[in-house]
Amino acid sequence: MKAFLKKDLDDWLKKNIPIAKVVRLPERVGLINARQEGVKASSADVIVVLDSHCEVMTDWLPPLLEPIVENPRTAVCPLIDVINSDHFGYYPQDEGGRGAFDWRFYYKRLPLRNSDIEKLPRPFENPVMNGGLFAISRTFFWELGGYDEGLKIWGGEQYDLSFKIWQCGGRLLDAPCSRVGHIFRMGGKNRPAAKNAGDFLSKNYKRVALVWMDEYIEALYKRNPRLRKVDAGDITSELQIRENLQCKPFKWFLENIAPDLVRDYPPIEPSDFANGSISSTVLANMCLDTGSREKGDIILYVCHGFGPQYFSLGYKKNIKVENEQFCWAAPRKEGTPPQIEHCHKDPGPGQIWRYDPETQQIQEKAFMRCLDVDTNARTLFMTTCDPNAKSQKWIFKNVDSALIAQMYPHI
Ligand SMILES: [Mn+2]
Repeated sequence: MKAFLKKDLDDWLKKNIPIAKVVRLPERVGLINARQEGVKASSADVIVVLDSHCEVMTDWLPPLLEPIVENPRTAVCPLIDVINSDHFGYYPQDEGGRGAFDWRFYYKRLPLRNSDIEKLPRPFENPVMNGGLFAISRTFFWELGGYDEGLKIWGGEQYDLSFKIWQCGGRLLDAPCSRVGHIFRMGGKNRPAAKNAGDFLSKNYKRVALVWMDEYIEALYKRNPRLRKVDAGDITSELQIRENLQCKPFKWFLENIAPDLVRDYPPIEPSDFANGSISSTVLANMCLDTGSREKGDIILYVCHGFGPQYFSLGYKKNIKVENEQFCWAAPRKEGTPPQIEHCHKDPGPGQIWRYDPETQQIQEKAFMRCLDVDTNARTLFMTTCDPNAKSQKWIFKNVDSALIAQMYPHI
């Protein structure tokens, strides 16, 4: 199909990089297993794993190697810069963050600690690698069993490797002096290996959680109850590795390597002030709805109470949509509806809301406006709060009035 990957590639490598070896697999196996095959074919003391769509910058390698020379039970990641897939422009992503995750296994970033900042540009400890660009001692990689070969296609492998590195007595560092550009896909999802593979991502996540996360798997189940029923396959050999190496519990990892992860993404969140559907008191059977979009206006739709109509006013005082990644944001302009935006980690102006169980108003803090509805046009808008306006009264399905009174008496 892609002829340039066959003889053309071999010829080019022979001429330009004669030391390079190409390993061809009989079929497409996805990135996790393909990488593992690459590592198996290597013989150097240190292996470096990069995607094909990467470009390394000047002097990228020594900063990755130095910490491994100091302590071979170390994996080191470069800082990943962004190469735009449309025009190959090169941009820094940021000047470093510590990798983390939430309990739906979305990758997240935590700030550097002060002790890290003081030592910059020395490498800093990273709880979770960002994707999979890293250097590691080949011996250490295999001591850890490499990637769990039961993981398929892509997804979860960075958690698998990061957890086992930390829990089994190693360390994972980010080296700010090593910069590697990575082409980020700006759209289009062409992943042929994922075809007919079923829900491989859930299976991968469950394997990682069962092997490494101990009781914290319950936090994943709570966000994604379907995961409980997913068949993770045989994990005996992975558990054996954990046993043989006397790896530490996941709780140790959280408390010692990423205590701020638990603070920002608590495994068990404090109860919601209110959650469920939000229906109008003046328009029969009409509910607030995201229209299944990730960006845009909150709209009105016939009540059904499913996903796009599920909202939660949680302990951070933001109103989250069902997937908990997107939140209500107040429009700057009066007379326009609330918007759906990415949730801020620490909700700032525009994302702090309150439900008043007595007046039944939904209030927003920055502009001090309330949600209202035009009953003729059936459109939503934010306006000056008026406790007597019937159109500003909303029924939040489940409300913990006592908790609101105690924790959140005023906006
Ligand atoms: Mn990539």
